[in-house]
Amino acid sequence: MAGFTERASARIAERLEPLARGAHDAASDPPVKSARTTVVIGRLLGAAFLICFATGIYSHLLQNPLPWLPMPARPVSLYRVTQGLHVIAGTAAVPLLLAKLWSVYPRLFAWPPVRSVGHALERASIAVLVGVSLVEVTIGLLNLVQWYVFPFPFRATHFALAWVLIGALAIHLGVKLPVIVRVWRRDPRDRPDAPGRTVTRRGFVRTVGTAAASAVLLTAGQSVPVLAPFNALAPRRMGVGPQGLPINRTAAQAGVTETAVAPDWVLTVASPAGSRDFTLDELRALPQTEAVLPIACVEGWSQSATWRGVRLVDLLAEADAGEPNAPVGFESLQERGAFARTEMPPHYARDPLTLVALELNGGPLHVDHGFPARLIAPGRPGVMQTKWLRRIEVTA
Ligand SMILES: Nc1nc2c(c(=O)[nH]1)N[C@H]1C(S)=C(S)[C@@H](COP(=O)(O)O)O[C@H]1N2
Ligand SMILES: [Mo]
Repeated sequence: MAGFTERASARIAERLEPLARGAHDAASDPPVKSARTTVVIGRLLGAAFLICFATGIYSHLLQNPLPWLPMPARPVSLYRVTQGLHVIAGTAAVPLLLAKLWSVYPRLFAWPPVRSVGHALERASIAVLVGVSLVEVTIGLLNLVQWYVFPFPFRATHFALAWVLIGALAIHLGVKLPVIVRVWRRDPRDRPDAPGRTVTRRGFVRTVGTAAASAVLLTAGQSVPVLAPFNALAPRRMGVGPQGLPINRTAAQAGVTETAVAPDWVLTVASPAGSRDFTLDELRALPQTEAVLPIACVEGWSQSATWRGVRLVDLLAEADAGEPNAPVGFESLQERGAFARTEMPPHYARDPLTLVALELNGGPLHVDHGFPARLIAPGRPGVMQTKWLRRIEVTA
């Protein structure tokens, strides 16, 4: 019996030893943790963060427009592309960030923690950078999977932290410039892969690259049509939903199931010239325009669709409201929530592709897509494509 246990444990040890050695090498192998590894991954991570930052600012400016900076309405899918990129780059940043932290973590706990004033500042900037990066990608991911668990407003927080992150990143790049330059110049002090290592530097970088590419491949299909078949992880599927289009918030979730189908529904168009109510039949009797425009959700899913309805400019003319010169307000039947009322800068309101849509993909709007009437305009985030319209207000 004793012989058996001994033999068994010897065999187990024999099996485990290389695995343990591999894990140990993977965690402490100098070639893997070379400055080169850190710089190569850092380059990719930095690129991902810059894409997120630029596209994030763009999204912010669309949602909080500056009167003196009109945002483009063409190409109609521009926001679809920028926000798709935002979410794709943010998704790729998750494995890159983890790998980058792993490639430097012994140094995060270096002793003594502070060697000089300069060193203290450097470490403080790294602490901010690491902390903010982790929070940014985590709340972004939670938002993508629609798990709104955090007790603070997502958008304001994500936006404010983005500036902190970019500032800390700039300081970090400045401090690390000598190492970065050395690596770019291929200084031989960064040792090449030693023979016989379990995890080589190249292997590690390849693994991390594969992880980042897989994360992108398994989610990007929510906005990139050719990748749609590979979308295993993103919550919305292209083509899946009433009338072949995903739903962001249903009529039931918005509390409008009754008001949306009420027979006495009218759309009120108010302007300094007065106010006019349109029944659904009256809207249907006005000249109808067709437009192929995407819904491009801030949460990263997007899809193009064929809409039909009344041009906003035509409707405003019919109501004697004239051409708008100030932001136009849109009110939904929905009573609560951030999307119950939206505003549209005047140049979008005058755009010939901006519609009060009554139909989607060849049939009357499904109630979850905004029946009886919804807004659809080119180049704008999905959140501003107000469903279940009740009132349009022109102030000037
Ligand atoms: N009244 C109202 N309109 C709304 C919303 C909402 O919650 N309430 N969601 C918006 C969001 S976030 C998106 S992405 C689009 C999605 O449109 P769909 O559900 O018809 O695909 O509708 C927008 N319009
Ligand atoms: Mo959205």
